[in-house]
Amino acid sequence: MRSVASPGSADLVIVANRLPVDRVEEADGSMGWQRSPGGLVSALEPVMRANDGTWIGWPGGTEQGLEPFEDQGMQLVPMSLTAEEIEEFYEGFSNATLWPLYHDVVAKPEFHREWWDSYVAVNRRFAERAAEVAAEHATVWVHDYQLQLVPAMLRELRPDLRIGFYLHIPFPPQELFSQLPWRRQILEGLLGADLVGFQLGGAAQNFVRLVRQRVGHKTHRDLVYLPDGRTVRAAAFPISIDVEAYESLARSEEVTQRAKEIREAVGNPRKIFLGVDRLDYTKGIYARLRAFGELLEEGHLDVEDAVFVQVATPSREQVEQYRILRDDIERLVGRLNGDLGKIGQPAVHYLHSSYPREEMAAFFRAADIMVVTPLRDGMNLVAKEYVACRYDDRGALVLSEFAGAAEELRQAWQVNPYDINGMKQALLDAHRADDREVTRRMRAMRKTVITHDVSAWAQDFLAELGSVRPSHGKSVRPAKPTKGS
Ligand code: GDG
Repeated sequence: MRSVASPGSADLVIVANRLPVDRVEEADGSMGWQRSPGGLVSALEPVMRANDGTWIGWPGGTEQGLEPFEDQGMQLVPMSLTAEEIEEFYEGFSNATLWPLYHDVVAKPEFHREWWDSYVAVNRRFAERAAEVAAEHATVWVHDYQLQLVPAMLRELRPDLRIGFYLHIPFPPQELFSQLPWRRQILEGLLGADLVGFQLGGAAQNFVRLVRQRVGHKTHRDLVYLPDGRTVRAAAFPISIDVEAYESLARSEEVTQRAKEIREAVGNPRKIFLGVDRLDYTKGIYARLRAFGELLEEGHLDVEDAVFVQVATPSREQVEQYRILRDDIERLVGRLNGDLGKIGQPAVHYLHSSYPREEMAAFFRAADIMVVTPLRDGMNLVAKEYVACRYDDRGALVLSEFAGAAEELRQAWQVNPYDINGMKQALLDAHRADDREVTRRMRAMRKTVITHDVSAWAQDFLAELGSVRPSHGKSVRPAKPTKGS
């Protein structure tokens, strides 16, 4: 069979909604690029370098006609979106249809046919671009819910490729997924991949069950058998973080000093409860602040010795549900501080802002009790980052059972975020736990996080992808060992 697109030269292609760089204005007024530091890019960088890797993604904004360029040994291929596509594909279908639907419908998903049309069109453009840049028999790794149609579209154009897909968010059970008018197209889109990766085993099972029920393919355990003889594997690859990078940041003089300053600023020796989240309705910020407020109201805690610091990073501000959430949370914070705060001692320090990584590490080091209580979360990296920063084996983690991280971080104080009384109890238990108990739990969690960092995650996925069709195509070369490893 003749491929529609002729092969390019990249042996490994990453296709993700976002490029790992942002468009920025330089001092002289010209436009340039700035690396946006993220776990994904640092995990993939070594393997990208070893394989002449290319990353395809949207840089944000509406600039058209951006040319591919090289950045630190990686080819970056910017994809343009129009203002209408940002509204319909990105804010619409991705963030107001799929995001709430895949997170237990904690907000009501909206179904609009023109949003779907835009989703199809943008996915097709990403697939076509990947088909152009991938070398013969290359490996293409597609990421996340914005691009679920890309695997099948790409396979159609380039049957020679080895295609992997990874979903960073939960995959819903059939009762919820079945609401989606385009459910079958999404399943068929994902089945274009050889390997479909999820955060948890339960999500992989949901997917296989749905494929059997809705598409009618034969399945056995984690395998789907397609009529053309191909098999697709669905499996769990829990994502992680660059543990070493966080730990060394946390150990630095600068961060140590800054953590002290933060403690002093909130009135040392008050105990600090900390929340760090994108301002998103899945993260459970409202309920956790209510729980903390009630503990103060009922006299179990006192503003003299406890304070809540909530960092809420601005997110998706064009989407209506996010604006409503922000108003609700800000009203609650105002009420808590008005009712319970004292001069110089607010009950809640609420920061609607984003910070450099050093500052985040300083917050993690300063906090006595980290509160991570999403209503549903694929993994939740913040929980793992907190653990990575606590090389002193101190610090308590209160963690929602509905975060993917709860499967690994079993020694956290686990809570059901819908149960306000249960959450209050867990906050109190973590607050009152003695040092030995806190250290015992933190040590165990650190062992887990340290032994499975983000590069292990990437290697596991790529190794598995390399072995799913052993007779087909070439495999990705492992990253060259770096100094000291
Ligand atoms: C999705 C899934 C899954 C936050 N504020 C600032 C800042 N952050 C960083 C955190 C963390 C990341 O952003 C957020 O990651 P999460 O995992 O907590 O949540 P999502 O953004 O929803 O991510 C999630 C993840 O994908 C990976 O697969 O775990 O379940 O929803 O790294 O530290 N970083 C900086 N300043 C901030 O103000 N520098």
